[in-house]
Amino acid sequence: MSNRLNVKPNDLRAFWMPFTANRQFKQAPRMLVSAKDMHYTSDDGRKILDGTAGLWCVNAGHCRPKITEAIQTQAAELDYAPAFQMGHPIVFELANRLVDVAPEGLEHVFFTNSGSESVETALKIALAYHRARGDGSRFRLVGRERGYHGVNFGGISVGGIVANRKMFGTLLTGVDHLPHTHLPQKNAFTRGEPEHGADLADELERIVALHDASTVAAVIVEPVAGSTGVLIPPKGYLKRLREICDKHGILLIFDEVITGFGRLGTPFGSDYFGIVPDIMITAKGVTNGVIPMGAVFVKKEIHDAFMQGPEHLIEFFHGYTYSGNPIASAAALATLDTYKEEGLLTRGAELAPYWEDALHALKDAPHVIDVRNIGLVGAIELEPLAGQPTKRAFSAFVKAFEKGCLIRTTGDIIALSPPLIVEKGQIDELVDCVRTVLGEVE
Ligand code: PXG
Repeated sequence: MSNRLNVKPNDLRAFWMPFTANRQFKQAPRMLVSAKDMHYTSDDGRKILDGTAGLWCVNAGHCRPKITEAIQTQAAELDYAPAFQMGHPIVFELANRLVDVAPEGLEHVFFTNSGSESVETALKIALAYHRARGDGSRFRLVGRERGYHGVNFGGISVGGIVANRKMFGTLLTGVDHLPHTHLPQKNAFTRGEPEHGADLADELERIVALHDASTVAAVIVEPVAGSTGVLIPPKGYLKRLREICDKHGILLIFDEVITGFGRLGTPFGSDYFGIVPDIMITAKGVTNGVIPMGAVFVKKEIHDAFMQGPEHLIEFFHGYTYSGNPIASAAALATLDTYKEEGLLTRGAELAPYWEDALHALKDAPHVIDVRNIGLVGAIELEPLAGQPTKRAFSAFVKAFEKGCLIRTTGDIIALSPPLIVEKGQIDELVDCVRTVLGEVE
């Protein structure tokens, strides 16, 4: 039990909270003081069912003993080691273990500290790869409307969430966007992959025709767009993107920060859809969200293209002080052990039918205009309150927290993604809570 229970910080002003309505929060704070398995405890001693795995990251549930112990032991044994021109054994072991669970062909791993850094790393690898092969005219990057690729400049440039972009000037140049795949008129209330919209991938042909393939370096998409409100790719869409990329020598990057590590009931989204990207971006679940870490997986050919020139020279001028940090590496190894022992990378597949039925039972709840699901992810889209977009969903979030459930909202969409240890009864509890709050919000 936390010794922070009922201890109120006397001043909330100094901390400028990320992606938060700061003034609203500071008037009525929602404080979490401890966590175990499927639950948080709030500072007033209430148990809160975690319907979002923290921020889509605590895939094995909270405060899992192996991970906690690994961090404690590692902190006492080797706290930090330089990552540039030096190494420590566990990060090499971790890279091998990650390659073992990754889709076939992704054989090398570059470590970062977050999803955002993984995105920047992947984009830089893509550009530098073409150049290393003497194909440096490939400088264009293609993202997608409504895509979320973190908050750094490369990521917001290829990303397509307007609020995350509009304040920040010119961004990267040479970026185009595919259309998003949200077609509510045709696909509302689809269970799993929607029928309509695979042809939206053909827009890539139009972009390529406009600029010429010889200028296009990479296409980056989330296999399932998470942050924007769970947009599931139409049947055949990702396969089509893969084919067009192959035809034109363009690298395909999957941003699996959310879909990685079991979220869809397969180890990675790539496994779910049977499409292997050239570069795969991960973070969050790699350490169960406990210690910041990201991992970018690349195909052997991409890595090998860098391994040329005099051997004493650095091959890729990129990296972070904390790339492969020993404590993060130890946390990640213990996380992989926990996933393996409990079958968590595929447990979502067993629960997915139950999850699907439970969510779609909300079809008739007040304000609901769409329900979508895949693996252990779901979204309930609400009719916005007239003239006040986002307000209805935000009220639902606040009320759900008061009733003991953590849900996540983006725009007027409720997104759910519980830890992969969730039990059926807890799925019912979560869905009942959403139904109740939808009955209460304006
Ligand atoms: N790519 C994707 C696909 C993500 O979902 C990032 C990159 C950036 O990761 P970092 O570690 O830099 O935050 C993300 C992060 C939400 C939510 O509620 C989603 C994210 C982060 C916080 C909240 O949808 N995704």
